[in-house]
Amino acid sequence: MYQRIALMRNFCISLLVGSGIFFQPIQAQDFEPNYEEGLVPSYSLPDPLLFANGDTVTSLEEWNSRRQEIFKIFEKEVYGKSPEWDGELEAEVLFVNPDFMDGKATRKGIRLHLKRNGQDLPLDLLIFYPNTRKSVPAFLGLNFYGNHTLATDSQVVVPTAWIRNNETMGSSDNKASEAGRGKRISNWPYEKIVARGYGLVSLYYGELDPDFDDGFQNGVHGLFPEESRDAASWGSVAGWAWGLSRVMDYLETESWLNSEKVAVLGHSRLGKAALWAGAMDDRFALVISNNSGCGGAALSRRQYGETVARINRSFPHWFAENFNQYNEREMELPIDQHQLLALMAPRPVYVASGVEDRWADPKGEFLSCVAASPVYRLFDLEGMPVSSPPAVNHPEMGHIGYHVRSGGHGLLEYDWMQYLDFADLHF
Ligand code: GTR
Repeated sequence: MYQRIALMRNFCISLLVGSGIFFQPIQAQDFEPNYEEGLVPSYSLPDPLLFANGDTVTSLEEWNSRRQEIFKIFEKEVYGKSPEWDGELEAEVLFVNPDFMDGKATRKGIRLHLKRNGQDLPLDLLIFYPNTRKSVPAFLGLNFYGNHTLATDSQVVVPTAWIRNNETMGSSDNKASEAGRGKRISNWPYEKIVARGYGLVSLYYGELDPDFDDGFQNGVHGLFPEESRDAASWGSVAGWAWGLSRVMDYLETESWLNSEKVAVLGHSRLGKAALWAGAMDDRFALVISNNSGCGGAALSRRQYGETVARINRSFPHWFAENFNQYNEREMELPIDQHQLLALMAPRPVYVASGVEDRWADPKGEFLSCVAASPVYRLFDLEGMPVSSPPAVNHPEMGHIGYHVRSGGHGLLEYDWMQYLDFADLHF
């Protein structure tokens, strides 16, 4: 069916090309994505516990070496290598409101300055934490449309960095506006998070790296002008992930926080970034991928929904150039995404899907959790407790957690409630 649709479309496009009406290059993303389970190709996954030379991992010490091997492949072939941070970090306090939520919480604004090579990249952190608890565990996550979308009052300013246009979020001409204020509070239910005894730290992802292909001149890449780029250099996903570590550098100095209990979380492209951040930096004690899909938690070899070719062609700046080698050649990938999840072990990792979000391949995300589990078992921990996909709205939580909820692509309150339960279980 899928092949037939593709062939028909191909034929129609050829006719149009022939008639001179249509002259766009024909690319993989022009064809219908596969949403039929029966058309998923047969594949076998690379074994996380088998070294490239065929030796088996039998101890935790050997896993450490194998982990390095896997990490380096992801770095070279998928996300690209990020530089060591040798700059300075300065924190400017924008406001502290200890009477937030009728005195139950503190809300704080911090402007971090990443300084290097005479340049200054400002990042605004929006922080909420309960006043009723010491040594607070917290969630750290990038947001899509600016911190003002998480606030109803003007103390939280509208970002000035480049932003994607979105009428509902009040952004046009790649500028954010007051019209977006408060629009994302339901996706970041800070009152409920605080009531459960957790802190929340969020920042706008475009301040780290504006989400368009600019040849890596701006954002965090721009802090390293001397860098000569190659096919294994960092893309934007790695830039966002690397930025989360810089935020963590700062958070370690915040006295309300238990910095050993910071969960990093992200939705969609930012879920990919959260996973890569968790892989690069083990200070993230818990890692959460919300609907991260291709290049995130979903297995590439299934070629269901979004594929490697589609993502690379639609978003050429997200990954290392090397990732393009696997366009329509997923079977040649030396890794698959279950090994990314395995890089978190023994730390808890949670993967969440939406049943209607087929583009992100909910089943491929679940199978990834199952295939990462042998690494957790090596640590005597339960990875994914079940081997067949759980029913909709029935979370499963071992050291790997998973749910598929009703609905489509989005970070919803239901998702947050599971993340809070999972954090309660492990923190
Ligand atoms: C889509 C992309 C997905 C996902 C999503 C998002 O267009 O194909 O991989 O990242 O964007 O970030 O919202």
